[in-house]
Amino acid sequence: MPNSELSTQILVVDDDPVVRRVAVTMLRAAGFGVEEATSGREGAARLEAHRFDVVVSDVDMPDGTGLELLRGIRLRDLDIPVILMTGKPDVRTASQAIEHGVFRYLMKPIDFQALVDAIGKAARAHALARIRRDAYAAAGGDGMPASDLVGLEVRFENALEQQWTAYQPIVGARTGALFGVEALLRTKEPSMPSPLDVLRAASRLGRLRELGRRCRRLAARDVAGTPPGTFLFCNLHPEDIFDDELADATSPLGSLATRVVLEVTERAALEASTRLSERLTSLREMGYRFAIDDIGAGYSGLNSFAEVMPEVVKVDMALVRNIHESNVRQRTVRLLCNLVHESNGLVVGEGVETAEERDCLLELGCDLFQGYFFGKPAPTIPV
Ligand code: G
Ligand code: MN
Repeated sequence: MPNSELSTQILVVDDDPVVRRVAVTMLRAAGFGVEEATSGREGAARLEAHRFDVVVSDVDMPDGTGLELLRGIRLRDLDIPVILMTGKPDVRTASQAIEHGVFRYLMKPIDFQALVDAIGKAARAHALARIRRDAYAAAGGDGMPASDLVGLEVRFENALEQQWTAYQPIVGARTGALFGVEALLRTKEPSMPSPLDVLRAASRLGRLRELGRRCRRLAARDVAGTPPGTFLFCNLHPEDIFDDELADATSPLGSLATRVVLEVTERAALEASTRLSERLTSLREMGYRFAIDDIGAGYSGLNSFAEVMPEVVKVDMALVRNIHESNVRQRTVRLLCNLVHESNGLVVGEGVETAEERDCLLELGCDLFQGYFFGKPAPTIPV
């Protein structure tokens, strides 16, 4: 019998006695402490009385559904990860489950190895979240309710666990030949469909640096697979510029620096400083090149351009969209191209979706293209 003080405590909730018995037997065999409940209502009562690390619950039950149980747990600010199992998946239930922070949504018949894996991950994320929450509270916190923070922490852990990279081709404007690929952050964590969601969570949790390092490590692993002579474009959060790991030539990406273009967005203001220019110089000495991303997106003007003197400028897709119908946008892009070409830089037209946009951008002087018209972001590196 596992020691209940030490082992991970699971509450299994299902009205089907067969599923319950199999689940309880398998999970005990896997070393978990397990209790069972036959309905959502009984499950909620158990949670009042006892500490559990993970809840595994059926969705469809006559006396209190899994969704109601999950909602009740979140309403009471409990931060326990909940894994839901269903035999009849439907989009509405799934989206409500996501809204209430479900950890995993598994289909019946249950693959028990997958369930054991998911429980292990949920329990680790939960334990880590508690530790961080305590540390955070001790440091004064930032006013975000501790339980929300733990929920976010758990989802962020899951986002990292299920992180992957999408690649989108960047091609020569005249030749159409592959010039490089941009590595784009993606995750299967359902509540973070956009990379901005992951970045926002990392920022709230003080884990931006960790996220940046992971992205660069994944990118470095993949750069080996890019065709020779092509570049890997890698997005860099402004804070990452000062990460010592980035400046370390023996780091995974550092050793490939001559094939890497670091993208810095214009959306965040880069503050001019000696420290910044010194850092940019040493990164360039390692072989890195720089791109300013999202230029013309209606942000700070050409601030970052002046600070970084980038080798590449990426014109935001807001300027690109239907550019053939807008004189103002055409003039802006023409001026940008002239400015960038003066310092021997290259201009990428981003988010190109139509032949009309492509033809107009080529005419205005763009050197490179990226966008759905040439290739959507995909899990494999284009060749
Ligand atoms: O900020 P940044 O430019 O790195 O963001 C690129 C994002 O734009 C990617 O997430 C990608 O999915 C999206 N994207 C790339 N090409 C196109 C396009 O042609 N149209 C639209 N709408 N989005 C695009
Ligand atoms: Mn980018």
